Amino acid sequence: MQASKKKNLSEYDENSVPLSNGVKIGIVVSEWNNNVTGALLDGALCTLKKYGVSESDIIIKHVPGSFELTFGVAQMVKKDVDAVIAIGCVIRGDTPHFDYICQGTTYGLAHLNATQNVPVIYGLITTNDMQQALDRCGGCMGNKGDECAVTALKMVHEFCS
Ligand code: DLZ
Repeated sequence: MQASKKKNLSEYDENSVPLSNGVKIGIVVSEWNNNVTGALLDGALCTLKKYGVSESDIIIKHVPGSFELTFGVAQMVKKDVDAVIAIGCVIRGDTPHFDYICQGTTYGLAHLNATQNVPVIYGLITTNDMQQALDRCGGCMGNKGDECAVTALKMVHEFCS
């Protein structure tokens, strides 16, 4: 995979994604900026279903803000799921609050990813403004929800099946 400033989050090699009938996925979604997180969720669901994951094998839980994603994912990994996708959107404000939420959430999710038996997929968008977020949830940069779904299925196929 090549790094590119302009990478479209919805573009991937379709042949590289495993058919995933029977795979169980947990999704934890933050309600803050729900116009963005709802679109990320829609993208993830659409891509999961495209590769054979059935709706009845997807558990969705909501948390109030991105900072609660760590707790939500910690609970979700105890359920019968093969991977967990964490979805949130933090937009920079006038204070350092943004940095604390982003760092705390990222460390929390990374810790769970490293210590639990279930892969945790990082679907946290961190942007300077709303437009950058909209660009990444189905706009000109694609949809990070698609990318998360593809990543989850690849991780399950490689390590959990
Ligand atoms: C408080 C807060 C602020 C200012 N901004 C965001 C944001 O942009 N995105 C987000 O997901 N959550 C935000 N929150 C809420 C925190 O994540 C958290 O829910 C609260 O601090 C309560 O723990």
